[in-house]
Parts: sequence; structure tokens; C-alpha cells
Amino acid sequence: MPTVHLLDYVAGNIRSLVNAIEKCGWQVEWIKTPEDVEKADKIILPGVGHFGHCLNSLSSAGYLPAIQKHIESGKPFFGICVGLQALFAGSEEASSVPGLNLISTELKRFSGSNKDGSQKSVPCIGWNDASTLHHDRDQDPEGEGQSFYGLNPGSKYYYVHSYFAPYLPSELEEQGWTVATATYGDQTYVGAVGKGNIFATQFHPEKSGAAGLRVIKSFLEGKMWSEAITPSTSGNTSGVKGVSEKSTTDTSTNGLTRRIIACLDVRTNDQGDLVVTKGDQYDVREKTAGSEVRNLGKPVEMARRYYNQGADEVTFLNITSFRDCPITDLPMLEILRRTSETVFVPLTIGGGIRDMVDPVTGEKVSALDVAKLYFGSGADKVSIGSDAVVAAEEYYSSGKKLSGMTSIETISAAYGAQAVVVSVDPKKVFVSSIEGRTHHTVKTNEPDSEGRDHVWYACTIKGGRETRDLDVVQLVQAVEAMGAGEILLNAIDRDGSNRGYDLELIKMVKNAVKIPVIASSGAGVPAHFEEVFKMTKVDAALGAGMFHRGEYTVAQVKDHLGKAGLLVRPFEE
Ligand code: 1PR
Repeated sequence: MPTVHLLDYVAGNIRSLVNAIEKCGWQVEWIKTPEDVEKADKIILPGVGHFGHCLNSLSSAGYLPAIQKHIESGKPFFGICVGLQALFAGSEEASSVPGLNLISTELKRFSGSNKDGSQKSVPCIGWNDASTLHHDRDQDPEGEGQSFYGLNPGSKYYYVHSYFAPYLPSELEEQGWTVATATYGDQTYVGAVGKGNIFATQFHPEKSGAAGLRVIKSFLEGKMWSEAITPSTSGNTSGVKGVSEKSTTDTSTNGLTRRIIACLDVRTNDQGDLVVTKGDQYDVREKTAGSEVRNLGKPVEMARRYYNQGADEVTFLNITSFRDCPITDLPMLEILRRTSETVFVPLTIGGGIRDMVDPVTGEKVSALDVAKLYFGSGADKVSIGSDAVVAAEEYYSSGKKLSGMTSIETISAAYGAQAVVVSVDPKKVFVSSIEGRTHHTVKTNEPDSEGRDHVWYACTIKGGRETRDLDVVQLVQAVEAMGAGEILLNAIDRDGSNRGYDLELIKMVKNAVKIPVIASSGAGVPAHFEEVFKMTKVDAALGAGMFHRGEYTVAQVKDHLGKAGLLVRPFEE
């Protein structure tokens, strides 16, 4: 097998990149010292998290001059995400830290609002283009009707970032660069860029399904230009093919596709096997004699099935994680390792991300160490539930002081906000009026049997087993301040009900934060996804039971959305 060298200098969360490279028929060798850079032929520099942290780590370990030399010698270089940003002069994220300055532009932070006053979530998380090719044909006659490193105009790629390299027309082309752009709201930026032996993408090709694997393969095989291809789409072709034409009417997404997430609640059943289960209002036991844990299938197989149906992300929640277990036996590690071998879209893992004491060794293990294990096994994001509620309570009782020690803060500082999801399990509390309420309370269109027509949403911990005196708005605002990058918004009253999402809850939370919000709980038919996207400004929608029970596929949901004029990612093989 041919070899490519990978420089994993800080984060260690690049298992899926290794898997993607291996899927393309190459093997990975690690760069462990700057001297290794000299010996390498092709280098990939993945980057994650904070620009300053990445560049400083590279610099203090002596890698920057080695990379510079590698590039100057004409050997192939591929930078991914912060690996692309490293090519630029610097970034607003850390203004005193210089980049490699191969491109003199400074990276900027996305603004949360567009010039027309419409809003956009930051970080930008989702699928976008890298297709509009800008290329100076006088300098380099190639490129006419050709694909640049396998990039395809019909394809979508997975981006997750708060900072971007602004695209300034013709500036880069005049210097011989070829640029593929993406647009988020009113800001057009560099999605991919290349010149000679250098290539870099802001998006994550290893997380961009078949479209991304094509890009990695093109780099590995040294195919800067190749015949443009019409990607083969299958399974969910009908609606999805029609989507691109209709999608022009879907203008409220800031350019991203409507993100559909398949969620697998996982726990050990009474026989000791890890199974995918699904509750009704979080009760996962059958209503028959024996009240067994509902067993809907095997986690790895099901994740693969949803990937093949076109799911844009897969989330695993270990729902009995409040029980301590030895760190080396964390049940989801193996599931992640195996899933990330064949599933090339983002994987989130939730359950048990908190400081803990190993029940066998008695050793203290920090939330960051737990998260590290998951990232090292193939997770892209970790989702924090109970621990976030406790941290938010402490945040308010200390007069909104950040301790810097919470799981959210420590993981966000090391891996970036985009890697930290907070999973919220709110429960409705009915009250007669807004008067005298200290909690964020709204009027509801669905009063309870006693006619009370106002509600607030109480946060719960331990999978809904304990209700706290903290409302959902307080929680999401606190975790946003701590550095969470996304909210996974469940609703215990809707969970497993097939009645559709709780739109009142979603609107309330969306209005309270700038970070992306994922709607969850209640999806029973594809029209519920259409409803939540059309009636709220939610960033993504998650489904579980309707997929697990085989009532609908992810592809059918996307077909439905496409026919309803909403922009979805075409599934490619
Ligand atoms: O508190 O950090 O250890 O995390 C525990 C995680 O496990 C939390 O994210 C919590 O939401 C989840 N959890 C705990 N108990 C349950 C349970 O069901 N008994 N599941 C549970 C939460 C909710 C959704 C579900 C949607 C969609 N599951 O993820 O998939 O409601 O369902 P639907 O489409 O079928 O309606 P920690």
C-alpha cells in the first residue's frame, strides 16, 4: 500500500481521517518529530480547534519551518480545516499569532447577522458547496470543464468553523491559486484552495461522505485536474435529484442544506448486550410482562444503514451513562471505532461525559480525558447532558462567573466549541399565567387538562429522572457562555410520541442563543421535518423511532423535503 504522512500535533481526534485514507487504499504513517517531515513525501495536516493554539503548538514543536521547507521543495501538501487556515497570514481568532503567510489574507469571524438583518448561527455547522471554481486561465490553461481535486459542482461538503478566509475576487487567481468557494449567508469564503503542490480544504473531506473521499483520493493520487464526473446517486435518487433545481427557493438556510440526523439511544439490555433502544417519554421498557428493554437492533449496523440512506450525521447516546463504569470499558468506544470505519459523516457521542472516578482503579478521570478517549475512537463531537445542568446551576449561583474547569469549558478549549454539543432534556411545567414567574415562561397553544395555558421548561438530569429548578433558556444561555458549540434540544413530553416537534420550545430556544440548535423528539412522519424547518429557524432536525421501527428511511425524509422545496444534500455513492 502507498503511504501518506499525517501530522497529528495536538488533538488526536483524526481516526476518521485515517479510516478515510485507508478506504482510499493508502496507509498512514505518523509524523512524530520535525525530522520526520523531511523524510515524508506527501503530508496531510489536519487541524481542529483554535487557530492560535494550533499554530503555537506547531511552532513550539519546531514543525512550522519543516512544513515550510516541505512545501518549498515542491512535495505534496494537503491542509484540512485549521490546516487550510495555517496557509494564511493570520486570523482574528488569535491576532498575535502568525500563519505560514503563503496567502496574505487574514481570517475573519463569521458575523451572526447578514446585511439584510437576517440571522445566522455561529459556528457554521453543516453541508455547503466547494464548487464555484475561480481560476486564472491565462496562467494555467487547465481547468476548463475539469474537476479540481475531485471537487464536484453538484456535491456538498461538511464544514464546521467560526472563522473563514474571505474570498476577494481575482486576488488569489492572479497569484496562480485555484479557489473553490462557499457562501454562508452574505459571506463568501475559500472552501478549497490549491496551487502547484499545495492543496487545502476548509471543509472536512473525511466527513463528507463519498464526495469527500473522492477529494482525498484525488490528492493521494496526485490528480489536481481530472475529468469532471456526474456522481452516481442511488437509493434516494428521485426526490434528491429534483432538489437542486427546486432548492433555489430555499433561501433561509444561509447556504447550508437541511441537516438530518439519525439518533441511536444505546444501552445494555437485560441479557448484557449493547442494543439500540427507544423510549416513549424516556421509558425504554416494553409494556408487556417482563418489561424488557426495547431492542431495536445493533448500533454499528444501524448507523451504517442510516449513513447509506443519506443521514447527514449520526448521534449515539449512551442513555445509562449515569452508572459508573471502568474507563477502559466505556461501552461506546468500540461502537465508535467500528462505526467510523465505514461511516464518513460526523459522529456525535453523548452520555457520561463528566469528571468521574474509575470504579475499579479508584482513579480520578476528568471529563476532558473521557472526551479524549471518544475523540480518539472516531467521535467528532461529544454531547454533554446532566453535567451541563449542574455546571449551569453553578454558573448562576456564582453570579455568572466562568470557572474554566467545567467539562464544557475544558473540552471546548482543547477541541473547539464546534466539538461540544449540549443535550438538553426539558420537561413542560404548566402554569396559569406569566405573572410572578422567575422562569422563562410562554403562552402555549396546547393548554393542559386543567386549562393552564402557560408553560416553562424545566431542565432534568440523569435521563429525566431528576427535575431541577433551572429553565431551558437559562441552561442554553449559560452553556453558550461556557463555550458550547451546539444545542441538541430534546423534549421529554414529545419523545417517542410521533406527534411532531415541540415548535414552541424550539422557537424559544432558537431566540435565546446564537449557536446552532438541533430539534429532537416527536418526529413520526417526514412532514414533521418539513414543519420544523418551515415553522422555525432550527439548524438541524433529528429523528429516532420512526427510522428504527422501519416506518421511514432517512432517504424518504430527504425526498419529502426536496419535493417541498427545501435544500437537502444529495446522497452520493
Ligand atoms: O446526562 O451527559 O450522561 O447524557 C445522557 C444522554 O442520554 C442525554 O443526552 C439524554 O438525552 C439521553 N437519555 C437519557 N435517558 C434517555 C432515555 O430515553 N431514557 N435518551 C435518553 C434521550 C432522546 C433523543 C431521542 C429523541 C428522538 N433520547 O435523543 O432520540 O427524543 O426520539 P423520537 O424521534 O423517537 O421521538 P449524560
